[in-house]
Amino acid sequence: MEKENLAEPIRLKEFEGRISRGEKIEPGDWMPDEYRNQLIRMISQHAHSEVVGMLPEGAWITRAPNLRRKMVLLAKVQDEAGHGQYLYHAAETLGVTREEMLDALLSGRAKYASVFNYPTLSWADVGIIGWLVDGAAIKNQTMLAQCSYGPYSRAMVRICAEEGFHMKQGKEMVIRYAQGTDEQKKMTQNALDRWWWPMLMMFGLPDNVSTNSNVLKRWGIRTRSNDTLRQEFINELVPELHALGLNIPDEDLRYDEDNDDWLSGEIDWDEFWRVVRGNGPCNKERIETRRKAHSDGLWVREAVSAYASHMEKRSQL
Ligand code: BYC
Repeated sequence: MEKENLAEPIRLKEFEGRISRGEKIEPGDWMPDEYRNQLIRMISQHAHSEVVGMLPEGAWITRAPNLRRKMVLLAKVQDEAGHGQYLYHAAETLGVTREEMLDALLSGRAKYASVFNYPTLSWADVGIIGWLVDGAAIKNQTMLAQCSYGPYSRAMVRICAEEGFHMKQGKEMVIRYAQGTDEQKKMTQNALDRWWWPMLMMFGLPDNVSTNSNVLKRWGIRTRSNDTLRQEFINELVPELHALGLNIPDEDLRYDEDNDDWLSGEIDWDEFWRVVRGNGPCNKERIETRRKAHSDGLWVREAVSAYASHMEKRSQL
Protein backbone atom coordinates (compact mmCIF):
# COMPACT_ATOMS: atom_id res chain seq x y z
CA MET A 1 0.00 0.00 0.00
CA GLU A 2 2.79 2.36 1.01
CA LYS A 3 4.63 1.46 -2.19
CA GLU A 4 1.56 2.33 -4.24
CA ASN A 5 1.29 5.72 -2.56
CA LEU A 6 4.94 6.41 -3.23
CA ALA A 7 4.50 5.47 -6.87
CA GLU A 8 1.55 7.83 -7.36
CA PRO A 9 3.48 11.14 -7.75
CA ILE A 10 5.88 9.45 -10.16
CA ARG A 11 3.03 8.09 -12.28
CA LEU A 12 1.36 11.49 -12.26
CA LYS A 13 4.56 13.14 -13.41
CA GLU A 14 4.91 10.63 -16.26
CA PHE A 15 1.25 11.10 -17.18
CA GLU A 16 1.55 14.89 -17.25
CA GLY A 17 4.80 14.60 -19.20
CA ARG A 18 3.01 12.57 -21.87
CA ILE A 19 0.27 15.19 -22.10
CA SER A 20 2.74 18.05 -22.41
CA ARG A 21 4.54 16.17 -25.22
CA GLY A 22 1.19 15.96 -27.05
CA GLU A 23 0.87 12.17 -26.69
CA LYS A 24 -2.63 10.73 -26.52
CA ILE A 25 -3.73 8.87 -23.38
CA GLU A 26 -5.35 5.55 -24.36
CA PRO A 27 -7.91 3.40 -22.50
CA GLY A 28 -5.52 0.92 -20.84
CA ASP A 29 -3.04 3.60 -19.73
CA TRP A 30 -2.68 4.78 -16.15
CA MET A 31 -4.59 8.01 -15.49
CA PRO A 32 -5.56 9.92 -12.35
CA ASP A 33 -9.08 9.19 -11.07
CA GLU A 34 -9.98 12.85 -11.48
CA TYR A 35 -9.00 12.75 -15.17
CA ARG A 36 -11.12 9.64 -15.71
CA ASN A 37 -14.09 11.10 -13.84
CA GLN A 38 -13.96 14.42 -15.66
CA LEU A 39 -13.89 12.61 -19.00
CA ILE A 40 -16.80 10.34 -18.07
CA ARG A 41 -18.77 13.40 -16.93
CA MET A 42 -18.08 15.39 -20.06
CA ILE A 43 -18.29 12.65 -22.69
CA SER A 44 -21.50 11.17 -21.28
CA GLN A 45 -23.12 14.64 -21.08
CA HIS A 46 -21.99 15.22 -24.64
CA ALA A 47 -23.48 11.88 -25.79
CA HIS A 48 -26.79 12.69 -24.09
CA SER A 49 -26.77 16.12 -25.77
CA GLU A 50 -26.47 14.52 -29.18
CA VAL A 51 -29.31 12.10 -28.52
CA VAL A 52 -31.66 14.63 -26.90
CA GLY A 53 -30.56 17.13 -29.55
CA MET A 54 -32.28 14.97 -32.17
CA LEU A 55 -35.69 15.83 -30.73
CA PRO A 56 -36.23 19.56 -31.39
CA GLU A 57 -35.33 19.25 -35.07
CA GLY A 58 -36.72 15.73 -35.44
CA ALA A 59 -40.15 17.26 -34.73
CA TRP A 60 -39.96 18.98 -38.14
CA ILE A 61 -39.11 15.97 -40.31
CA THR A 62 -42.76 15.29 -41.15
CA ARG A 63 -43.39 19.00 -41.76
CA ALA A 64 -40.40 19.85 -43.98
CA PRO A 65 -41.55 22.10 -46.85
CA ASN A 66 -40.21 19.89 -49.65
CA LEU A 67 -38.53 16.56 -50.35
CA ARG A 68 -34.99 17.98 -50.57
CA ARG A 69 -35.28 19.75 -47.21
CA LYS A 70 -36.79 16.61 -45.68
CA MET A 71 -33.90 14.42 -46.88
CA VAL A 72 -31.30 16.88 -45.58
CA LEU A 73 -32.99 17.12 -42.20
CA LEU A 74 -33.38 13.34 -41.95
CA ALA A 75 -29.68 12.89 -42.67
CA LYS A 76 -28.75 15.51 -40.08
CA VAL A 77 -30.88 14.02 -37.31
CA GLN A 78 -29.57 10.56 -38.13
CA ASP A 79 -26.01 11.91 -37.90
CA GLU A 80 -26.73 13.11 -34.35
CA ALA A 81 -27.74 9.56 -33.38
CA GLY A 82 -24.41 8.37 -34.80
CA HIS A 83 -22.56 11.01 -32.78
CA GLY A 84 -24.29 9.75 -29.66
CA GLN A 85 -23.05 6.23 -30.50
CA TYR A 86 -19.41 7.31 -31.00
CA LEU A 87 -19.51 9.19 -27.72
CA TYR A 88 -21.15 6.47 -25.63
CA HIS A 89 -18.48 4.10 -26.97
CA ALA A 90 -15.72 6.58 -26.06
CA ALA A 91 -17.11 6.89 -22.52
CA GLU A 92 -17.38 3.09 -22.18
CA THR A 93 -13.60 2.82 -22.68
CA LEU A 94 -13.26 4.59 -19.32
CA GLY A 95 -15.13 1.88 -17.42
CA VAL A 96 -18.68 3.23 -17.29
CA THR A 97 -21.40 1.10 -18.88
CA ARG A 98 -23.98 2.17 -21.45
CA GLU A 99 -26.72 1.09 -19.02
CA GLU A 100 -25.35 3.32 -16.25
CA MET A 101 -25.20 6.31 -18.58
CA LEU A 102 -28.70 5.75 -19.97
CA ASP A 103 -30.07 5.23 -16.50
CA ALA A 104 -28.64 8.60 -15.46
CA LEU A 105 -30.27 10.26 -18.46
CA LEU A 106 -33.66 8.58 -18.18
CA SER A 107 -33.90 9.13 -14.43
CA GLY A 108 -33.24 12.84 -14.95
CA ARG A 109 -29.91 12.84 -13.05
CA ALA A 110 -27.68 13.50 -16.06
CA LYS A 111 -27.04 16.88 -17.58
CA TYR A 112 -27.18 17.56 -21.32
CA ALA A 113 -26.91 20.79 -23.31
CA SER A 114 -29.58 23.14 -21.95
CA VAL A 115 -30.27 24.51 -25.45
CA PHE A 116 -32.27 21.40 -26.34
CA ASN A 117 -34.92 22.18 -23.74
CA TYR A 118 -36.39 24.94 -25.89
CA PRO A 119 -39.19 24.31 -28.42
CA THR A 120 -38.86 24.53 -32.20
CA LEU A 121 -41.83 26.73 -33.11
CA SER A 122 -41.30 27.28 -36.83
CA TRP A 123 -39.47 25.84 -39.81
CA ALA A 124 -36.90 28.66 -39.58
CA ASP A 125 -35.78 27.19 -36.24
CA VAL A 126 -34.24 24.32 -38.21
CA GLY A 127 -32.05 26.77 -40.14
CA ILE A 128 -31.11 28.81 -37.07
CA ILE A 129 -30.26 25.66 -35.08
CA GLY A 130 -28.11 24.34 -37.93
CA TRP A 131 -26.14 27.55 -38.22
CA LEU A 132 -25.97 28.78 -34.64
CA VAL A 133 -26.29 25.69 -32.45
CA ASP A 134 -24.24 23.33 -34.61
CA GLY A 135 -21.86 26.23 -35.26
CA ALA A 136 -21.36 26.75 -31.51
CA ALA A 137 -20.88 23.00 -31.08
CA ILE A 138 -18.22 22.93 -33.83
CA LYS A 139 -16.34 25.83 -32.25
CA ASN A 140 -16.04 23.81 -29.04
CA GLN A 141 -15.53 20.45 -30.70
CA THR A 142 -12.75 21.56 -33.02
CA MET A 143 -10.81 22.27 -29.85
CA LEU A 144 -11.91 18.94 -28.32
CA ALA A 145 -10.52 17.12 -31.38
CA GLN A 146 -7.12 17.99 -29.86
CA CYS A 147 -8.14 16.50 -26.51
CA SER A 148 -5.50 14.46 -24.68
CA TYR A 149 -7.76 11.37 -24.45
CA GLY A 150 -7.41 9.38 -27.69
CA PRO A 151 -10.94 7.92 -28.10
CA TYR A 152 -12.65 11.26 -27.41
CA SER A 153 -10.30 13.14 -29.70
CA ARG A 154 -10.82 10.68 -32.57
CA ALA A 155 -14.60 10.73 -32.12
CA MET A 156 -14.45 14.52 -32.33
CA VAL A 157 -12.58 14.48 -35.64
CA ARG A 158 -15.37 12.43 -37.25
CA ILE A 159 -18.13 14.41 -35.58
CA CYS A 160 -16.71 17.78 -36.64
CA ALA A 161 -16.64 16.69 -40.27
CA GLU A 162 -20.37 15.95 -40.12
CA GLU A 163 -21.20 19.03 -38.06
CA GLY A 164 -19.60 21.14 -40.79
CA PHE A 165 -22.28 19.92 -43.18
CA HIS A 166 -24.98 20.60 -40.57
CA MET A 167 -23.85 24.15 -40.12
CA LYS A 168 -23.71 24.81 -43.85
CA GLN A 169 -27.21 23.52 -44.49
CA GLY A 170 -28.53 25.74 -41.67
CA LYS A 171 -26.67 28.77 -42.91
CA GLU A 172 -27.90 28.23 -46.44
CA MET A 173 -31.49 28.17 -45.16
CA VAL A 174 -31.08 31.33 -43.10
CA ILE A 175 -29.42 33.21 -45.99
CA ARG A 176 -32.31 32.30 -48.29
CA TYR A 177 -35.10 33.06 -45.87
CA ALA A 178 -33.53 36.34 -44.70
CA GLN A 179 -33.69 37.47 -48.33
CA GLY A 180 -37.05 35.84 -49.05
CA THR A 181 -40.65 36.94 -48.59
CA ASP A 182 -41.69 39.21 -45.71
CA GLU A 183 -43.14 36.18 -43.97
CA GLN A 184 -39.88 34.24 -44.31
CA LYS A 185 -37.88 37.21 -43.00
CA LYS A 186 -40.20 37.56 -40.00
CA MET A 187 -40.04 33.85 -39.24
CA THR A 188 -36.22 33.89 -39.41
CA GLN A 189 -35.90 36.96 -37.17
CA ASN A 190 -38.28 35.38 -34.67
CA ALA A 191 -36.22 32.16 -34.62
CA LEU A 192 -33.02 34.15 -34.08
CA ASP A 193 -34.67 36.08 -31.23
CA ARG A 194 -35.50 32.84 -29.45
CA TRP A 195 -32.24 30.88 -30.04
CA TRP A 196 -29.57 33.56 -29.65
CA TRP A 197 -29.27 33.49 -25.85
CA PRO A 198 -29.68 29.72 -25.33
CA MET A 199 -26.96 29.27 -28.00
CA LEU A 200 -24.55 31.54 -26.10
CA MET A 201 -25.16 29.46 -22.96
CA MET A 202 -23.93 26.33 -24.78
CA PHE A 203 -20.34 27.43 -24.18
CA GLY A 204 -20.72 26.89 -20.44
CA LEU A 205 -20.30 29.22 -17.49
CA PRO A 206 -18.07 32.32 -17.54
CA ASP A 207 -14.40 31.49 -16.89
CA ASN A 208 -14.40 33.08 -13.44
CA VAL A 209 -17.17 30.77 -12.18
CA SER A 210 -16.67 27.60 -14.24
CA THR A 211 -15.94 24.87 -11.72
CA ASN A 212 -14.39 22.42 -14.17
CA SER A 213 -12.30 24.58 -16.50
CA ASN A 214 -9.02 24.53 -14.58
CA VAL A 215 -8.73 20.78 -14.26
CA LEU A 216 -9.87 20.27 -17.87
CA LYS A 217 -7.15 22.64 -19.07
CA ARG A 218 -4.47 21.27 -16.77
CA TRP A 219 -4.79 17.84 -18.37
CA GLY A 220 -5.29 18.91 -21.96
CA ILE A 221 -8.94 17.86 -22.18
CA ARG A 222 -9.65 21.44 -23.21
CA THR A 223 -7.09 23.93 -24.42
CA ARG A 224 -9.24 27.08 -24.61
CA SER A 225 -11.68 28.63 -22.17
CA ASN A 226 -15.48 28.88 -22.37
CA ASP A 227 -15.41 32.68 -22.67
CA THR A 228 -12.70 32.69 -25.34
CA LEU A 229 -14.66 30.32 -27.57
CA ARG A 230 -17.94 32.17 -26.95
CA GLN A 231 -16.33 35.53 -27.84
CA GLU A 232 -14.76 34.12 -30.98
CA PHE A 233 -18.12 32.78 -32.16
CA ILE A 234 -19.95 36.05 -31.42
CA ASN A 235 -17.29 37.92 -33.43
CA GLU A 236 -17.85 35.60 -36.39
CA LEU A 237 -21.65 35.66 -36.26
CA VAL A 238 -22.48 39.33 -35.69
CA PRO A 239 -21.20 40.77 -39.00
CA GLU A 240 -22.73 37.89 -40.97
CA LEU A 241 -26.15 38.22 -39.34
CA HIS A 242 -26.08 42.01 -39.73
CA ALA A 243 -25.19 41.63 -43.41
CA LEU A 244 -28.40 39.62 -43.82
CA GLY A 245 -30.42 42.43 -42.23
CA LEU A 246 -31.13 40.39 -39.09
CA ASN A 247 -31.21 42.03 -35.65
CA ILE A 248 -29.41 40.43 -32.77
CA PRO A 249 -31.71 40.44 -29.73
CA ASP A 250 -29.20 42.15 -27.44
CA GLU A 251 -29.65 45.86 -26.75
CA ASP A 252 -26.23 46.04 -25.10
CA LEU A 253 -24.30 44.47 -27.97
CA ARG A 254 -21.44 46.84 -28.85
CA TYR A 255 -18.27 46.87 -30.86
CA ASP A 256 -15.01 47.28 -28.97
CA GLU A 257 -12.57 48.80 -31.45
CA ASP A 258 -9.53 48.35 -29.23
CA ASN A 259 -9.86 44.59 -29.15
CA ASP A 260 -11.86 44.09 -32.33
CA ASP A 261 -14.58 42.31 -30.32
CA TRP A 262 -18.37 42.38 -30.41
CA LEU A 263 -19.22 42.55 -26.71
CA SER A 264 -22.43 40.89 -25.64
CA GLY A 265 -24.82 42.03 -22.91
CA GLU A 266 -25.21 39.95 -19.71
CA ILE A 267 -26.27 36.35 -20.22
CA ASP A 268 -29.16 35.43 -17.93
CA TRP A 269 -27.45 32.74 -15.84
CA ASP A 270 -30.54 32.40 -13.62
CA GLU A 271 -32.45 31.22 -16.65
CA PHE A 272 -29.57 28.89 -17.53
CA TRP A 273 -29.69 27.23 -14.10
CA ARG A 274 -33.50 27.00 -14.18
CA VAL A 275 -33.27 25.07 -17.43
CA VAL A 276 -30.29 22.91 -16.38
CA ARG A 277 -32.13 21.98 -13.17
CA GLY A 278 -35.07 20.63 -15.13
CA ASN A 279 -37.45 23.59 -15.34
CA GLY A 280 -37.00 24.72 -18.92
CA PRO A 281 -39.92 24.80 -21.36
CA CYS A 282 -39.37 21.25 -22.69
CA ASN A 283 -37.24 19.33 -20.12
CA LYS A 284 -40.05 17.01 -19.05
CA GLU A 285 -41.18 16.37 -22.60
CA ARG A 286 -37.61 15.57 -23.72
CA ILE A 287 -37.03 13.01 -20.96
CA GLU A 288 -40.47 11.46 -21.47
CA THR A 289 -39.76 11.05 -25.18
CA ARG A 290 -36.39 9.40 -24.47
CA ARG A 291 -38.01 7.07 -21.90
CA LYS A 292 -40.66 6.00 -24.40
CA ALA A 293 -38.02 5.44 -27.11
CA HIS A 294 -36.03 3.35 -24.63
CA SER A 295 -38.98 1.16 -23.67
CA ASP A 296 -40.15 0.84 -27.30
CA GLY A 297 -36.63 -0.36 -28.15
CA LEU A 298 -36.61 -3.12 -25.53
CA TRP A 299 -37.48 -5.84 -28.05
CA VAL A 300 -34.54 -4.77 -30.23
CA ARG A 301 -32.09 -4.98 -27.31
CA GLU A 302 -33.50 -8.39 -26.34
CA ALA A 303 -33.23 -9.68 -29.90
CA VAL A 304 -29.64 -8.44 -30.22
CA SER A 305 -28.55 -10.02 -26.95
CA ALA A 306 -30.35 -13.31 -27.77
CA TYR A 307 -28.55 -13.37 -31.14
CA ALA A 308 -25.20 -12.60 -29.50
CA SER A 309 -25.57 -15.42 -26.95
CA HIS A 310 -26.73 -17.82 -29.68
CA MET A 311 -23.61 -17.01 -31.74
CA GLU A 312 -21.39 -17.41 -28.70
CA LYS A 313 -22.86 -20.86 -27.94
CA ARG A 314 -22.37 -21.90 -31.57
CA SER A 315 -18.73 -20.82 -31.49
CA GLN A 316 -18.20 -23.09 -28.48
CA LEU A 317 -19.54 -26.21 -30.24
N1 BYC B 1 -25.94 22.83 -20.67
O1 BYC B 1 -17.81 24.31 -15.10
P1 BYC B 1 -18.75 24.43 -16.26
C1 BYC B 1 -24.51 19.15 -30.49
C2 BYC B 1 -22.98 22.37 -16.54
S1 BYC B 1 -24.51 18.90 -28.81
C3 BYC B 1 -26.10 22.03 -19.60
O2 BYC B 1 -18.64 25.62 -17.15
P2 BYC B 1 -17.62 22.68 -18.23
C4 BYC B 1 -25.74 19.05 -31.24
C5 BYC B 1 -21.70 21.56 -16.53
O3 BYC B 1 -21.94 20.28 -17.06
C6 BYC B 1 -22.95 19.46 -28.30
N2 BYC B 1 -25.21 21.99 -18.56
O4 BYC B 1 -18.67 23.09 -17.12
C7 BYC B 1 -26.57 17.96 -31.07
C8 BYC B 1 -21.35 21.55 -15.07
O5 BYC B 1 -22.11 20.60 -14.36
P3 BYC B 1 -21.43 19.31 -13.61
C9 BYC B 1 -22.77 19.47 -26.82
C10 BYC B 1 -24.15 22.80 -18.67
O6 BYC B 1 -17.69 21.21 -18.33
C11 BYC B 1 -27.81 17.88 -31.76
C12 BYC B 1 -21.83 22.90 -14.59
O7 BYC B 1 -22.79 23.35 -15.53
N3 BYC B 1 -21.38 19.68 -26.62
O8 BYC B 1 -23.49 19.38 -31.02
O9 BYC B 1 -16.30 23.33 -17.99
C13 BYC B 1 -28.15 18.91 -32.66
C14 BYC B 1 -20.70 23.87 -14.46
O10 BYC B 1 -20.27 24.34 -15.76
C15 BYC B 1 -23.92 23.65 -19.76
C16 BYC B 1 -20.69 19.16 -25.57
O11 BYC B 1 -21.26 18.55 -24.70
C17 BYC B 1 -24.88 23.65 -20.79
N4 BYC B 1 -24.75 24.44 -21.87
O12 BYC B 1 -18.18 23.36 -19.57
C18 BYC B 1 -27.29 19.98 -32.84
C19 BYC B 1 -19.19 19.37 -25.59
N5 BYC B 1 -22.77 24.35 -19.54
O13 BYC B 1 -21.12 18.32 -14.68
C20 BYC B 1 -26.06 20.05 -32.16
C21 BYC B 1 -18.49 18.77 -24.40
C22 BYC B 1 -22.30 23.95 -18.36
O14 BYC B 1 -20.19 19.83 -12.92
N6 BYC B 1 -18.68 19.54 -23.20
N7 BYC B 1 -23.12 23.03 -17.83
O15 BYC B 1 -22.51 18.84 -12.70
C23 BYC B 1 -18.01 20.69 -22.91
O16 BYC B 1 -17.20 21.19 -23.69
C24 BYC B 1 -18.23 21.31 -21.56
O17 BYC B 1 -18.68 20.32 -20.70
C25 BYC B 1 -19.21 22.51 -21.57
C26 BYC B 1 -19.41 22.99 -20.11
C27 BYC B 1 -18.67 23.64 -22.39
C28 BYC B 1 -20.59 22.10 -22.09
